[in-house]
Amino acid sequence: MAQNFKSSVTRGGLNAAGFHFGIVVSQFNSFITDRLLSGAVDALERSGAGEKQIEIVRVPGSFELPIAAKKLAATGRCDSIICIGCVLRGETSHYDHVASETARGIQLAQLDTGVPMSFCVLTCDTLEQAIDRAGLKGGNKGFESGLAAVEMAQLSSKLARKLTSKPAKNSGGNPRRGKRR
Ligand code: INI
Repeated sequence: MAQNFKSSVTRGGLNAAGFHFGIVVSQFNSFITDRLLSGAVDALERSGAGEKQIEIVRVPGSFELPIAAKKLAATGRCDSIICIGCVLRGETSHYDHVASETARGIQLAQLDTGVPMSFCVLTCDTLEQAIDRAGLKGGNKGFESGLAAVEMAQLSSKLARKLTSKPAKNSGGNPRRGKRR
């Protein structure tokens, strides 16, 4: 029966001890992004991170988040980076370009650098929707991203340790291979 299987499960916890966090935050729509930033810092501090473990970088708009996050990751200082922005739909297609390129850029940046990056970019049709997600009815997405950043810092570190300390899979050879039939 399935519940009898003892599978190996690796996951990150919510303990920020020993980790360094970067937060890249867009100044565009700062009324929202400042609240997301407070939520993210709150989550990091509640997970045990002190002031010296948190470094904040400010960029003009969400579109600039990926390049700044990538450069911050390249310093080698951060175990996890939170990218904060807020893109609000306007009358033209500008919104779509900024929103999609920001998401794509952040994903590329984390895959290229190997440093986990939490996506805390609100993409909303109205200011009201954004306010709801920056500390009102919808909670605070910054706080959620902060928790994700801690979890991913720990998970990455565990996976990196597994990679270096464990012998490669099948290093003892495949018992079936080479068997005389
Ligand atoms: N940047 C945002 O973060 N949110 C927006 O809603 C937004 N809109 O709608 O224009 C926005 N534009 C600026 C953009 O991110 C760049 O800073 C700008 O294009 C310069 O590269």
